[in-house]
Amino acid sequence: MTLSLYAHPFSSYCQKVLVALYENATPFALKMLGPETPENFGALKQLWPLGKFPLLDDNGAVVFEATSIIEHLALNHSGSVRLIPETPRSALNVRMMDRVFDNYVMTPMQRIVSDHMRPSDKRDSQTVTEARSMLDTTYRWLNGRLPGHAWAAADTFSLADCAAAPSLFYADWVHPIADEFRELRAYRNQLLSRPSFAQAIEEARPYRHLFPPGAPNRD
Ligand SMILES: N[C@@H](CCC(=O)N[C@@H](CS)C(=O)NCC(=O)O)C(=O)O
Repeated sequence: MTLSLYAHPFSSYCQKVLVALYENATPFALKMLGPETPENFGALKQLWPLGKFPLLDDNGAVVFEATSIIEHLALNHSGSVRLIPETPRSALNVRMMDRVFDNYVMTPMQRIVSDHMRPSDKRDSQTVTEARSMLDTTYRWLNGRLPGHAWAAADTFSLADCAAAPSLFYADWVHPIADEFRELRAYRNQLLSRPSFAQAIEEARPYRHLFPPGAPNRD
């Protein structure tokens, strides 16, 4: 086994990479980042001092940042699901949408979640208000953008959908996607039905009690 992934199943950025791995049934060893395996945190910090996860160790080649890990998989462990399109023009569009989901869905979602981890006298309502406003703007834009594509950036499943799945999953928990955004809600449901993401969601289910704002009683 050449691939080791330092990850936790409940982490949104780890799910992004897990979806990519499951899409092509790529074999890997999970280096679980949990309280029962503190040695894996130690090893992660040795490899990447920021300690951010996921991190991929491919037979000694270390790759961090979820997008870069998926790029690495597409380059070195490709399968029948081509997560980065072959033509540069299509690939550009996929990469652009990947950035949209990371920067304008995942980031504000994480800001809202992080605020719940602060002591009550250190909560920052301004940051949360701005994050909610960004999610509203992005939801509206995505809702208008999605029609015409089967998936986020194209007619085939790609890196952009790997980013979309966990970001929209958790964003809807902290800032529900309004009923008026029918296309976006339908797309989130479509992602939930995709076997790779359904597997990631099932593996993360036992950890829902860890969600700082409190997990809703639904997917
Ligand atoms: N930009 C990074 C973000 C990774 C990230 O924020 N991971 C979170 C878990 S979802 C994490 O490492 N949290 C622990 C920490 O920030 O120390 C990526 O794309 O992989």
